Amino acid sequence: MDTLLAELVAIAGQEHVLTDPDLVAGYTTDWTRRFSGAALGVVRPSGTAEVAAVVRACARHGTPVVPQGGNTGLVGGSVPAPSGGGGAVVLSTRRLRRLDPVDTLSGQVTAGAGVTIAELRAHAARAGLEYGVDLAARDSATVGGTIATNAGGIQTIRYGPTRAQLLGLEAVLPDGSVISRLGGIQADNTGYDLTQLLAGSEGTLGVITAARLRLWPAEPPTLTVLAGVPGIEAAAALQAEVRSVLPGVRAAEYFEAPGLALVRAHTGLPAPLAREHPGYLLVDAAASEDEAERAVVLAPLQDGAVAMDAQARAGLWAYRERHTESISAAGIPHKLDVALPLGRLAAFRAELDEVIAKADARAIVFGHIGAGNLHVNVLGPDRDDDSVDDAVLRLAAEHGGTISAEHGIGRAKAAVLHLSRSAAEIEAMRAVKSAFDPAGLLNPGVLFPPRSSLGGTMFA
Ligand code: FAD
Ligand code: 2HG
Ligand code: ZN
Repeated sequence: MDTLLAELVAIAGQEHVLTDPDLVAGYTTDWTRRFSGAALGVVRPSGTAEVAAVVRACARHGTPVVPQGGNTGLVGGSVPAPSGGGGAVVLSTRRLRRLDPVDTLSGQVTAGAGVTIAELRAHAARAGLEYGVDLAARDSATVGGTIATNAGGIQTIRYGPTRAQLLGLEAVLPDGSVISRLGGIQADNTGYDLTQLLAGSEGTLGVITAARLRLWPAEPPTLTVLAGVPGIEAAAALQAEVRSVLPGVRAAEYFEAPGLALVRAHTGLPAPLAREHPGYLLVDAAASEDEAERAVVLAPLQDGAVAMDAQARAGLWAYRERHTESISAAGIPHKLDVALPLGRLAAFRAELDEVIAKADARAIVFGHIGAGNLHVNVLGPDRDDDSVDDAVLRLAAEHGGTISAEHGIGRAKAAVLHLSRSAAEIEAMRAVKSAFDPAGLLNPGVLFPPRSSLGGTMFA
């Protein structure tokens, strides 16, 4: 192993190979603190050639590689496994900082894997354009990480998830070879779409080093509405009504009284509305003045707040965006990220209360309701007790939902992938994995269930 570390030093430089436990610790525990593992070291290559050399060296030594971007992932995929991970190398992409000038002719840009989403969005905005993905982790989450997880976020209903922004990418495959499609040609019908195959592959098929991304005409939101609602059914109905009268709705988000209470306790923010409500719907729209006026007078808005300027809008968004940090301040949550047909949200939500009560736990429910995506954060059960996770995910599957809407499978849900994917699909995915990575060295333990857990019931 010392030989491998010496080879990594020769590739990336002493300063960029970390073995000091204090320095390595930040790369081996995930954002939630629920998942952590052990690593031989962390290597931080500065470009594609160095990434390829690192991957080749690790392959020669039979050493697993865990690709990592901003380490904001919420399913344990960005850190090594807790056991048997002592031999893994964490490959941090944060130094892959290429950011080309925006190509205004095509409305595209090429960005390195380590560029953050906030940096990419600011770069696009300076050219009068917008990057379609935005999320509360924008200051740390990277281009590479968001592609690898196919991140969604707060604008998915307007622009689609990350894969919808992706026109091509450059990546290092497990044998160290490099594939590169950064030309930005939209009309390209030449066989398997390897770019889209790597989107959502969670670091199991290749290390993404750069991407060619679509940008959109800038369409700054002019209006944010926060409305109190009696529950999730009313929130789903209200967001549909708003979207039917306002053409430019960019976000439709939901949270509930228990989450709001945690946010207020953690941040010291005042109550957002005159009265308390069981649920809240937050809508962002790029609306003309006429349309905005129509939205403001929407009948169901009996208790709501409307913000038009950037500061007031950010004030309303804080109640939604600060949920994740506020929940983490209250404990180590079990994070479950499901999506359901909008018509099943209310039934799922009602049965969820029963499941959570049986587990003697507490659930904070919020999410991107416009996309049917709910984040169920469970506080109470031990970190290693998966029983409540299984029960909630099973419930989502029984209601025709998916066990991962946007965060991915990671290590957290690998054993229950069969709830959303058939045995035939999992076998086909395994065949792809072994064609790319026959030795299984790229992010082992992520995405795929152990063979023994196959054969469960698939509800979808
Ligand atoms: P990491 O956490 O470092 O890695 C995530 C996965 O991608 C791992 O499996 C890793 O191995 C792999 N990976 C990383 N970089 C590469 C690469 N270059 N090549 C190959 N594989 C790679 N997610 C959403 O979808 N929507 C949200 O709204 C959202 N909001 C969030 C808000 C907060 C406050 C936090 C903490 C997280 C949020 N997330 C959200 C989750 C997280 O930000 C996303 O999953 C994001 O895509 C992770 O990016 P990252 O750079 O941090 O990747
Ligand atoms: C969000 O929508 C993120 O805020 C994080 O996806 C969700 O903390 C979570 O569970
Ligand atoms: Zn989310």
